Amino acid sequence: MYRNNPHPVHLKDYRPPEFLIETVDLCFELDADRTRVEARLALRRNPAATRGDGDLRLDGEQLELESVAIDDQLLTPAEYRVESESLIIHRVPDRFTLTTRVTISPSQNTALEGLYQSGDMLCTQCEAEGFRRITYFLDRPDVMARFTTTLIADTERYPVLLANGNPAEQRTLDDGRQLARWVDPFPKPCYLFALIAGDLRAVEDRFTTASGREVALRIYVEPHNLDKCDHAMRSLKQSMRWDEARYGREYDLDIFMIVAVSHFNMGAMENKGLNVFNDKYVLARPDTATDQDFQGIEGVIAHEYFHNWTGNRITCRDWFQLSLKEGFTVYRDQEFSADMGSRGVKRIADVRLLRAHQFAEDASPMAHPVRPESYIEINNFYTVTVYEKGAELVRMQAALLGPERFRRATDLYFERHDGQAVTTDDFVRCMEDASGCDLGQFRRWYSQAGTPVLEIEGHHDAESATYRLRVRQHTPSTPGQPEKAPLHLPLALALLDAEGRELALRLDGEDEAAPAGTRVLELREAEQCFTFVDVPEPPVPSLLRGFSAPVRLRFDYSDVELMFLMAHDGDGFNRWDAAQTLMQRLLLRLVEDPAAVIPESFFAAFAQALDDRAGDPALLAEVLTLPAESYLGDQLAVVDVDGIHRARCTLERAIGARLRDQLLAVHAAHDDAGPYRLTPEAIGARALKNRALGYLLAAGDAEGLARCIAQFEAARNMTDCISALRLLVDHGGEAGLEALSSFHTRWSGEPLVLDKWFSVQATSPRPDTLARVERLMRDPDFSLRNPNRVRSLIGAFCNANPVRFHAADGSGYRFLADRVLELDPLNPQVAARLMRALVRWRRFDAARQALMRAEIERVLAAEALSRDVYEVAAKALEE
Ligand code: B3K
Ligand code: ZN
Repeated sequence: MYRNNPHPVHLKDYRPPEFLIETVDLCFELDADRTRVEARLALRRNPAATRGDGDLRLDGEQLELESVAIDDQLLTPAEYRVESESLIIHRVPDRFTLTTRVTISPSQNTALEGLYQSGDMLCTQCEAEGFRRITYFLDRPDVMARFTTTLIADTERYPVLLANGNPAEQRTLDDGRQLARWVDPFPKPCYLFALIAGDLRAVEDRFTTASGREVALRIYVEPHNLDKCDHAMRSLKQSMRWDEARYGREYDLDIFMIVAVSHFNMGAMENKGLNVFNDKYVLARPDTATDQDFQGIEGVIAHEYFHNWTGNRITCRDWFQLSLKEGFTVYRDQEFSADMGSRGVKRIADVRLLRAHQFAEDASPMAHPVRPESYIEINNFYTVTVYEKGAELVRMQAALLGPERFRRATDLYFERHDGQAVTTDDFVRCMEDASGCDLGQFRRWYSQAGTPVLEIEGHHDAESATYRLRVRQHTPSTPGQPEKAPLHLPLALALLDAEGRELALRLDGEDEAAPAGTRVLELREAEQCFTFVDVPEPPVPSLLRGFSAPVRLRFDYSDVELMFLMAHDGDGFNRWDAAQTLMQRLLLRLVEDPAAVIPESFFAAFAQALDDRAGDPALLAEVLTLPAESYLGDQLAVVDVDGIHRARCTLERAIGARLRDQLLAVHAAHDDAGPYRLTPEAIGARALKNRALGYLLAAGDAEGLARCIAQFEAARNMTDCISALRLLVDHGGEAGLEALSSFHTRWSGEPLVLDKWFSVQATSPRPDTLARVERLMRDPDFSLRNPNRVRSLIGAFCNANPVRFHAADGSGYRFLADRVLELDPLNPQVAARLMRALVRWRRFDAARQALMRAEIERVLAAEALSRDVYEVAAKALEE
């Protein structure tokens, strides 16, 4: 279970593998307690590698080795050596077949890495290094082999047997067991291996690719979930079509399968032809899943499907290149979702996530570049930096190249590297080769950690009718990287006249003006000036439109200018961002001075936005959402936990009281009685209505409360139901308790809905929340062995309830450390994720710092800590 070897792996130590594997023949005799695995590997020495000591060293963990043979000759124990994490075979030939037989125990596997049991089914998770818990292998992504998988199992218990590739054979054996064989014609690294055995049912469909290939589509679930797969199937077909249209990528096997499992460490996994999903990202019915759940499913189904080209056909040379597949694939899924729904709202959601989590990571002891230099446990590097910032790097390259050249560049990438394991640098080279752009300086984005700060000043000169922007960039230091160099980035902007019209921009020295609208300037230096000519009146600049680069922007707008942008900016994202900046300013003023007066102009701007009947309700709901407490904390030198919570409550209450009638009207106007629809308009209407209700309840409004109770009771979709439940729990007193109990009775048979029941309680700012969470830990429905349940209770409390988690007495921190220590022996990956809630301890006041630090030290002092938790805890304390 424990990895007691916390030595870092370094990018600079990369060497090509000494051996290559051409084909792999796996045979599993499946059994929950004892599964036998026979592996036949066709190995040969890699001509491109430097010759080592002649030994073959295979990765393997927690395997019970039965036999080893070379070219069918059994080896004697003297001919090999078994260590805790490897099998070393001495003096092997240059080309040979290696056969190993091992036994593993899926039912004992609580780490959910390798082959494990979930409910009554058996499933696998191999990325990043789980395959070594299945058999001895060269468990590294640059070893790509063709796999054949034979599965043998009890027919009753495991009627469905699935693996990667196309089905090749299925028959009943003499002993009554069932055999299924799958052949995957595409070479792949072993992290993409998967198998499934269980009593499952499938929803089936078909897809004809652009070139006429017929593909069978199947989503496998437990029988009682068959009625929750429609949205996943629709999303899959849309993804397949979109990837053909936007990237010219077709699917390449005869069958594409998705399996939903209820015990899963993360969201989903892109195994070739057999995607395995956390059931949260498959199962949805309007009455069980929120709009956000539906959108999550659409995005994750697309993400995993898109990996077939960006990840599987072209994979990573080593795990430092993880963003090669993840950054690009996130960019692809973001664009897909933007095309399926509302582009503006999607961008806002993505930037919100980036700012809230990635900027925070960049400012923490866990800060690392998109291409990290070293790691102790690779599972700790599936981060918002590698994923979301990685996606921003692809987005910036797409912006610098423009759509046509970007498409040419991705075509080149797919053509040049199909079937290979490559680096982020290979990706950038394709961008350069197809476009002629020099991205030499841009490459720094991959190796330099930290969030750049752009400080911009504008100066208007009436006499010369010019407007000058001075742009300075600097990146604060991060652990191990004290000095930072300037970055190459696209700065999209417009200048607005007094009516909010975009000016036609001409830079000093240019012959003619660009057409009115957004213009992209390229920054490369620490300081640059841009002078626009023919600007008779002082303009209001709309900067970093669409969030054209992942930076913190500083520009000294007046409140009046922000309100102007909030009302007039043609860029929806910047309209929202102006509102956010305005609210942030006001909130920070209230933190400093709880008695500060909220200006009339603020209510007026808010009222005006609410009144905008023609506006997009989804965008409006975003505009009217106050910045999160954690994000506000980020803006302060020392996070003032209680002050921020108080300020946010004050403002919510004030808005609810002051704009009561309008809010009630908005709630009524969007209370749709018709059938559930998942269009951007319908989603936006629900979001806006529930936002309005939130303000009313914050203000203790009686009519609001009555509406909330009525909404809870009548809701026919989970979005309205859970919004009302949350508000009742937080503000409704007795009504909240009653609602919780009726919700529980109604949904006790649906684990994913029950997760929401746990979360709503864990995230409540009520003072008794921790006591309630502790009680819920003893609820018969709670289990530390189910990651979704752990996240819905413990994760929700520690990451989404700042005011209670950071309680001044340290009770929240103690609770977390106890849970980490309890969970680590069972599931290190999930334990390490939880542990992250403590790493930003230096951002708090001295008393909290001491309490948090003590808990981190307590964790570190524990015996036999996993590599996962060790790395997070140790880095948290590094100077
Ligand atoms: N590639 C997987 C993540 C695997 C995480 C391993 N700890 C899902 C995804 O990004 O698509
Ligand atoms: Zn991914």
